[in-house]
Amino acid sequence: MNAKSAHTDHTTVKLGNETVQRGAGGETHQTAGGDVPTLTTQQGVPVSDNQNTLKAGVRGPSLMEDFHFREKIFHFDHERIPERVVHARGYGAHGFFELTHSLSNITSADVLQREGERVPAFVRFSTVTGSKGSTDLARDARGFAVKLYTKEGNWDIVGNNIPVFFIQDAVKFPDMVHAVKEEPDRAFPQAQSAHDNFWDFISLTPESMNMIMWVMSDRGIPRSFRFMEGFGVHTFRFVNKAGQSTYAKFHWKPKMGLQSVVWNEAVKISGADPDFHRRDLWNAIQSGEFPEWELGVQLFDDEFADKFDFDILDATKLIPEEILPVQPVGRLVLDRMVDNFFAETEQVAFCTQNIVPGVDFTNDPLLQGRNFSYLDTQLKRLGGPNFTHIPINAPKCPFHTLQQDGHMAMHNPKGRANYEPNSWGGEAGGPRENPQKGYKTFPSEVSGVKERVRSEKFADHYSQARQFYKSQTDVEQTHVQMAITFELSKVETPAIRGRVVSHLLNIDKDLAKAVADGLGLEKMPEAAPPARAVLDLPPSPALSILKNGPKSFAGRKIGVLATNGADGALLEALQTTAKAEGAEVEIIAPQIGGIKTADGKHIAAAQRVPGGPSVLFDAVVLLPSAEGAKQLAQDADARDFVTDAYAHAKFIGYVPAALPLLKRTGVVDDAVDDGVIPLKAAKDAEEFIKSCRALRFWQREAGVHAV
Ligand code: HDD
Repeated sequence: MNAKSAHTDHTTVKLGNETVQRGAGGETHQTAGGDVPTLTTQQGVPVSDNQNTLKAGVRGPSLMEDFHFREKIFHFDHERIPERVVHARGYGAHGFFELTHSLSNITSADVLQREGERVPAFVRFSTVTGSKGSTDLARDARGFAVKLYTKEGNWDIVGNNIPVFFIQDAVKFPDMVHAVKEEPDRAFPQAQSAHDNFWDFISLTPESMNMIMWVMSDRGIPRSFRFMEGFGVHTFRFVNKAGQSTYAKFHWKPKMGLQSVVWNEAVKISGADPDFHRRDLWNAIQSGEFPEWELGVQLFDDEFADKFDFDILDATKLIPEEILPVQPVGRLVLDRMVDNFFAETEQVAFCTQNIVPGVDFTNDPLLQGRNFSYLDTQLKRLGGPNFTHIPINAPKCPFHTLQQDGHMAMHNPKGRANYEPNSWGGEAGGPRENPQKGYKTFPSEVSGVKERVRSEKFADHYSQARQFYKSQTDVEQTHVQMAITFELSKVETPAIRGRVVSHLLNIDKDLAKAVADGLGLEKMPEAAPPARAVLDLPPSPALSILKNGPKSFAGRKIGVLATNGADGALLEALQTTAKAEGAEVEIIAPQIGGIKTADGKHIAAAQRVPGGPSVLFDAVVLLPSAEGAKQLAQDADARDFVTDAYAHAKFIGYVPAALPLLKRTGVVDDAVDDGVIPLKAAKDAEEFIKSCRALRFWQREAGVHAV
């Protein structure tokens, strides 16, 4: 019910413990909470009543004359802009890049000269396939787009969390994206590659096989943006002051190490908290745990490139770190959330064409195509050519162009000279080109016949896919098998399933067999004829997440399922030890009001049992009283908490009082293992957290999936 009666001009409304007076007029007015600004229209006219339209009579028609109403609705009607055609769902944060190892002998890029110097940065992480409102936990590649506001202009490294791509030539991008997004007649599935169109396209595009291995691996379901790598994907070029060129590939390595979730967990997180990754980044930054990545580069020259088996211009290939180590350059730290999501994260416009002096492109045909696409898409998305005037996109160094006008022009050049050459001289003549400082393209030679072709050196589609698969641990290989089997089981057309398996046969026979068995294929298809013989490349341990675990529980979260009468000393010990490790503890209780421990302390809860499933945590502790455990054993949500933690190979700590709950779920009786850890006293907290450093008790996993 509206608080205002037809007869009063001003209204007093109670909002929480604040009494707000509406319509007091003036620039600010008093509330119990202090001075607040007066609401105005866009023209700055104070608004007296934001609750009622202007009417002719108390029950009469609304009047067109109501400029406040018309302006308000007009603006609301235009709030939406087109979402990004890919990478629509994303989350960004501000931070800085600090140079730790100068590359002054390799590049003249100003940002890579002086060790210890920082420049502001903005990073947007994203999923690729889903719409803006889709879940964070889709199986998908993740965008990792970095904007560095350098002293010589903005440098955008628009990468992914996977170092290779689905296609080699940008002309295939619309086909690839159409195929993976929802099917056009039925408009589903949302944010999923598990459907016919995607796998149809993939099965007809063998160059995608390397990326398929990556995206079907655990890399496709990261635990958090903070725990994933980023890659520039393409080979770029650095150019130094002497004009010499060096090829460069960019790597962002997370300080907290890599971590992913398992698929069943991802499915459940999508329901329990579709904003899981957003919330994680927000919470980390707001609590001062600033995520950090090391920027590393792989540097090489033409001689190396010519000897390498693949073409360094082919974005479906990588250079193994074991062959060419990644050398550290600097650190990227995210330390500030945006003030406003739309103004910054939604309106940020990354363009691969945004490079700075000392950096250049190569002839990678994917990169060349991207350089057109990103500028073009911003015009559509942000409504005009002046999107660089939006603060998040504007350079933070001085800039002077002769460009003017267009929609929403915020800063046209001052003065009379808006062209050059001109004879006005001095400052009045405006900015001029500068051959010493200005951007110079590397003078690489170009010649050739004009034709639509793909280089022969791009033709090996399986060797690196095989290398990736062979480099994974058994657990990770099993996950790839399960992922492909899951996806193909959602494909309705049997011929497409078979065609995918025919490619897998070129990658690894056991992988193909596992998928064929999982699908129940009646007959193993013939292997797809490879355009080039498949090479048996040596495994690259750097490609495995599990071989490179962080050996620390920092940045992770323990969910403690507790009830009234819980052991307070143990809880406190868990909290203190976790804090010392850099980890967090969250209490899940039967009531959100919290619990009273056996020693009479009130402890607040973060979640009620149905809202705090164990999929939201990296490890769990069962800390009920004997009475509490009996009640929890009767509760399906509490039982799911335990069985899911067990099935997802998490470390489970438990007090002896929790046994009725463990028994009811089958854990303990049939399935105890070293990952289910009794906590008898406060001193056991330390050992438990130490065990959690392994992140998962993977030995359990094989026994969990019978089918
Ligand atoms: Fe792209 C967005 C990454 C190939 C065309 N792309 C976009 C974003 C990322 C990437 C991270 C989101 C940027 C943001 O947060 O705003 N894209 C990649 C990578 C690729 C790649 C790593 C391969 C190496 N992209 C690619 C091709 C084309 C595009 C080949 C077109 C020929 N990408 C776009 C786009 C988007 C985009 C349509 C959509 C929204 C935007 O640009 O700003 O232009």
